[in-house]
Amino acid sequence: MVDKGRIQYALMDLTSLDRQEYYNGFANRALWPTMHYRVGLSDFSRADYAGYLRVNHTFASALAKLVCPSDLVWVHDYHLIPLAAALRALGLTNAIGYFHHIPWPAPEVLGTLPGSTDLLRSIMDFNLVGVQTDRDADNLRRGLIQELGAIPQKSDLDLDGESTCVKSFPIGIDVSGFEQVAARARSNRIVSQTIVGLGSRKLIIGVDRLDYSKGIPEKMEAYERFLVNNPDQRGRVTFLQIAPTSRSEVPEYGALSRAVNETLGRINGSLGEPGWVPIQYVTSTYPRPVLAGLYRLAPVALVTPMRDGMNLVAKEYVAAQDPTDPGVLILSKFAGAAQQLTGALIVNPNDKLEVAEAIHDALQMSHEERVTRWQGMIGPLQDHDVSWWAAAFLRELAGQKARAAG
Ligand code: GDG
Repeated sequence: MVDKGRIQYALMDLTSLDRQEYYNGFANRALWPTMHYRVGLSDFSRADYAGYLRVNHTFASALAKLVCPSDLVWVHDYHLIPLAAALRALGLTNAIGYFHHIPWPAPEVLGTLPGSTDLLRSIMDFNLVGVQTDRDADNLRRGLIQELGAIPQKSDLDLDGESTCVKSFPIGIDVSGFEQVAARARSNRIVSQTIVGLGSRKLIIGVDRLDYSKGIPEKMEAYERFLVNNPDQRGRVTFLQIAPTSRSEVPEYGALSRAVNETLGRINGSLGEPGWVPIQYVTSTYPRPVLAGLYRLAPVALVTPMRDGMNLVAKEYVAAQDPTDPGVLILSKFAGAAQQLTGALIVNPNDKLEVAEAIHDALQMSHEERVTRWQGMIGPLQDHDVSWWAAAFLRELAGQKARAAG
């Protein structure tokens, strides 16, 4: 047990085989790509799937010893879908909720993954399942109905005497925290060095884990298209892509890293000039105040995932802006955040010309339009911040428990 403030962490070790089969294997080589509609990248193996189930049972055995009868149990993300079923098998009757941070795909897509019917069945062991958007909720409900024969009852689904509620709870961020650090960040060394380095150039910023769902090479190519179509902008803008390395033990991520480096080298080599590098690319992780300060410096953010559950960077960028002179968010229609951030320039990341034109429009946008778009986004973000999200989920979970008891 590790105490950190009001939170106690119960930690346990996994073997290297567990890590390989459960985490690098089924969770990140099969479930992650399928959930992001990349069925061609999904690599299923029975051994990995068995490892995924085994580790969930291991977690359940450890957790069951710690849970008190009145506790609410809140499980997070795709690594733990079978956890409630494993806890129920050990006799737990507590209310158990699950939040799915990534997209829930259409049943036709999820159905390509071996084991997906079992996963759907284990979803029914949660009392409440939260997803990011109404589309995700609709996809999951359709899956439960079509694949398992669950019966829809208002917001619940019934199957063999069990009832599960599926609902969207779009995750928020710590809006006021971001506003405050962003406003103070100019004194930070990295932020002030960036200001000096930029001179009169405008900054376009991207921040994404190095993951193929984030569309990093695709957005570099869209930016290249922008520079080719608008030669007068060369030397007047800099695109800073921060892409912390992620899941480097998974082969597809090594391949992505090589593809990004190749695209980056080609663009900087062909369009760069002495004294100007079109794309600055860094794979380190920066402290949150630095990110907030860089967001605030950038008149344009390029957030163009190919598919994303929500995308917190889009929300952080909006929260970090100077209200008197806000920047413009360019946002993929395939990020869950696009359902809420309607003041962004919404683009299809597969259409490089459309993204290139959005970069152009964002850089030329009038002050009045920038302020109007930003004002339309910041209010709803403040009303639905991360505290609202957690409270809304837990209130609903407690309500499910009360209904089940009564
Ligand atoms: C999953 C879903 C969903 C990034 N670089 C640095 C850094 N970050 C922080 C960002 C942001 C977070 O990491 C990334 O969040 P995203 O939402 O963009 O993406 P995922 O990691 O894929 O998260 C996603 C999310 O869960 C929440 O439900 O939105 O759809 O895929 O907060 O700021 N933070 C610091 N330094 C960095 O260099 N400190």
